[in-house]
Amino acid sequence: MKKKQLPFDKELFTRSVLYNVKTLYRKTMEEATPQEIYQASAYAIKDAIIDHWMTTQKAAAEQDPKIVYYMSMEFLMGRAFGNNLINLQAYKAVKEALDELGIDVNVVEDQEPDPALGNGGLGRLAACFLDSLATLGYMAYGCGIRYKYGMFKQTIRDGYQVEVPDAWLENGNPFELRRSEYAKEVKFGGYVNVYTDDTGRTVFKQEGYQVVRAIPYDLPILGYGNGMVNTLRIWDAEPIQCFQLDSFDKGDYQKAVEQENLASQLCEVLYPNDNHIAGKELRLKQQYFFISASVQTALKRYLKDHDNIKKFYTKAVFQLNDTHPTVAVAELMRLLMDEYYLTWDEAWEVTVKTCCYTNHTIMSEALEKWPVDLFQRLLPRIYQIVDEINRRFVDQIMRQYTNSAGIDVQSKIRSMAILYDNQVKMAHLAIVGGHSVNGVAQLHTEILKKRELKDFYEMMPEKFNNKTNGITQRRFLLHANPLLADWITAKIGDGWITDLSQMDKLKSYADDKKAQDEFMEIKHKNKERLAKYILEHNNIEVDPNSIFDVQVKRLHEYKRQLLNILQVMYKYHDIKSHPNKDFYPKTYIFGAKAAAGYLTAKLTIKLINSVADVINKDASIGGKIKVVFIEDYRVSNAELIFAAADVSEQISTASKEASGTGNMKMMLNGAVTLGTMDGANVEIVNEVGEDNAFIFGLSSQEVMDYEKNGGYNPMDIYNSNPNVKAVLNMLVDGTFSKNKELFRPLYNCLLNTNNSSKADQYFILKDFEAYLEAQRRISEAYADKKRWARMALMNTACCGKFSSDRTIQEYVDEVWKLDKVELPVK
Ligand code: CR6
Repeated sequence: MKKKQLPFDKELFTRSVLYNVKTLYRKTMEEATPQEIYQASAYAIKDAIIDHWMTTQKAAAEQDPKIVYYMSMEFLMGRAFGNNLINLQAYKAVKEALDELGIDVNVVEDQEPDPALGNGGLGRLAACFLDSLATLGYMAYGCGIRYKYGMFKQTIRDGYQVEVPDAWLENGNPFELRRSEYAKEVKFGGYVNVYTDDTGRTVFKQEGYQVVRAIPYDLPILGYGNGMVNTLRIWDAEPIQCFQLDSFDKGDYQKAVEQENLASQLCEVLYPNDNHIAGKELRLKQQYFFISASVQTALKRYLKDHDNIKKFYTKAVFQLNDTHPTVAVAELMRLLMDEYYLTWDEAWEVTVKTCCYTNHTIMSEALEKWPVDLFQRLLPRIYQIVDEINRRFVDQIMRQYTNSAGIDVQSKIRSMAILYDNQVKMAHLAIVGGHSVNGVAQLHTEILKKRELKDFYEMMPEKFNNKTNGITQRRFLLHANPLLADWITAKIGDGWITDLSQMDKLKSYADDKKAQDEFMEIKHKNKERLAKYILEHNNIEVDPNSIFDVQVKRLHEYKRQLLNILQVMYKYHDIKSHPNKDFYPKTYIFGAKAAAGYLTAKLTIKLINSVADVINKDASIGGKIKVVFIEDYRVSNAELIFAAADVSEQISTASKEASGTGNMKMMLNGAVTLGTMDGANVEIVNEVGEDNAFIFGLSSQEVMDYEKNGGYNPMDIYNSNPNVKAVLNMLVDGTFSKNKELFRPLYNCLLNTNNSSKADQYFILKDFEAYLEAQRRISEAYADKKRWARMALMNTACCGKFSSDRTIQEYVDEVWKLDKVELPVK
């Protein structure tokens, strides 16, 4: 049966591009620059989107569905142009239309800046979720910040990372709509004046504050092939004009200047830390800024068509993406009580029933805690509310545990209170102030329940649940890997595009020689495409016949890029000392940004580049190893990389990677996982079978047991394992840098004898042998073409579970309880 296609008028598109080039730039197509053609084409597509957007809003107004507000400091959207075309089912039509105008669609796509309003997995997850929500037909708003500068661009100079600002809005954003009619005010600082009004009600009035205007910009989020268009609403800050200051402040010049400064700083830049909290005052301001504006909007929208504010939660749910948006709990309380006059208990019921929290990490340096004095000074009314939430919660702990045999109430309070040690603990506020707490993979959720959040789990087990992450196959296969997408569709139909579980129909081709050959031929073409990119960007020639072994992700010690590069150093040493030994050629591909202030991470980048320099230039190894560090790893080049990967390196210290999502993207594209039993790797192995993955290293339980006992002594391994010794010595003997001391800090991290409990915190040496062994097994498997083809194909065939469509459906069924919007089928 032929599936329904969204209508798309190709001729209208062409006319519209020509018209836009003319009216925007007073040019003909021949005169227009590629950037201008991109803009003209993007506006033409926006035209088509707007109709669907209006239809969706109309349908929602009629059907009044419950709405999820996905609150997130980060949305790592990646480019919109190609993705919008894919979801409009118009990619091929537009490609043809542009072809006819003599223009290459890829060139046009490359003109778009890569919107990077996020750091890594957490931000990209938010983007995948929005794609799935629209595709499944659920009404959703993404709520975030319109950072003027997103994640920095990375350039590599002399092997070092240099950060360059990402001015993504320089040429404007054709897809966005500025909605100044929905502006909101957000107040900071001052003090709270408490008094009783004429009706006898106690009023809490913030005074002496600074105020900024929050201006929303809407971006369309298209569902695939269903005409649904949701909204990503990101906020910008503007100063309130001086004449608008209330009488209290009239003529206060100083204050006007301060407010202007605040507004101009607020949305300036995304904090470029992944899994790490900088604790800066401006960050807390950003959090409150977008949350206050978003919560006000959600309440307003509800009250437009409903009058009973106490039932708000039946039509709205807030999903807090990590603790960053957690002040939503207190802001919702504030608005319900101070603006809509609910009592504490009424407001609390609504708040708990509205809020849900996703935890994305157990890394302690990522847990948000704000100093009480900062929090109180910046958000005086919010602080009062948090203080009262805490008071009531501590009361509850005491009621529940006093007189319980064997339980120390004080220790419960110490581990669970929201305010403790002069800190506001945001995770605790999120757990107490909502009705759902979820981890992002089975293992992660278990660790939360058994260890990190054990006391909370014991007290309120009903709140805890798991939602294993997922990714959208529309961007990461249909758009990123058109050759494979077409091949799959030819084999099993196109149902997989909106139902990834259908991929398991590919299993019947796993042993089919012809299918295997075709599958590997496509992989080869994608490797050639990446090789071309590498040649252009790195000036390194790599052989598409070599094994493409890929580790692309943020640089973090727990992700252990260092383990990978040490292994490469070892192999290099091995090949040099045994030139005749059989070795299947490998290309090690890295891509990673380090937070600007993370010195160990930055030095690891320098090491990778230094190793690459030496190895790639060493003719004596006959090109058996190449090492490539891809500059400025981001969504757009990730798409090329995933499609070309043979081996997917997922080698975090077990227990540390909450889920990982790059692992899923590579699996989808037929790469085989080389990994530890961590995060979602556990579930990947479960789906694909142990024979189709390469697993090594300590288990999470072993790691946690070592940690409990103060770590282990890497010196024992150094002294007893000649491989380890040889490699570590290469770090400090000048093999990879003239300055022998350059990499000493990395050497010290691994062996530091001054402070042995901190030595090799991430168990790199402990896992080293097992990792080498796994690498050996990979070379062996790859040499057997048939075996490898089967494994690669099985990975694609078994990836069904890892669609974000599945994740979102679980959130909907188990947590959000949304209703589908029915759209008029054209
Ligand atoms: N850094 C986890 O580390 C997970 C994503 C999305 C992370 C990663 O394992 O896949 O979230 N955590 O759930 C945080 O950002 C705090 C990440 O991206």
